[in-house]
Amino acid sequence: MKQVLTPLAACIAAAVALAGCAGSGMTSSSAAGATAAPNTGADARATAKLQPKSGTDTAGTVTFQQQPGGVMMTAAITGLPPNSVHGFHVHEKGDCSAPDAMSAGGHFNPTGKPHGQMTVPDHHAGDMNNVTADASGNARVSMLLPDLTVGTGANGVIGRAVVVHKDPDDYKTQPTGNSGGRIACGVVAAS
Ligand SMILES: [Cu+2]
Repeated sequence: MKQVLTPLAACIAAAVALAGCAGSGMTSSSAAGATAAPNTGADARATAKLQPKSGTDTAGTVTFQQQPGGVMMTAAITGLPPNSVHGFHVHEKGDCSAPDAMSAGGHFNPTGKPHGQMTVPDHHAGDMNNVTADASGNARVSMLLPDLTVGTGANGVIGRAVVVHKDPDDYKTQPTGNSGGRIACGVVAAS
């Protein structure tokens, strides 16, 4: 029987070589034989798709990658006012259904700490640094979050929500940082 290289097989072969295959949904890791089961191990990953809230056009993607010293969070946000600064937190409830995202509850705070900047000892596990938009209204940031895990346990981000606020977090006002309304929200899911 003649061997025919089907488009799918060609795609897989290309994915192995090029670590990507547009439109196939195939990733380099799955092509290499990694399981599709939820990953809660040392390299676990989770993603939140930020949806516009409170009548804005703000959107984006936030990824969480487990590392030895915590969780590496990377965010790419669009549709912000040019050169603006915004409070940015993990909130406790994975519910972005409300038009103003108040359904996401307060900051994720499993250890009952005061709100504060993530660089000082007293802060919520979900406290992150403000994000700053460039002149085109885009923001791209990465930070290591030492108090979180990529999982569903007590400090886990899966099933929580990521919220972008209208105003900067002052890192002082309790318990919110006084960062105003919620302009984007996304539920964190294993990825
Ligand atoms: Cu918040």
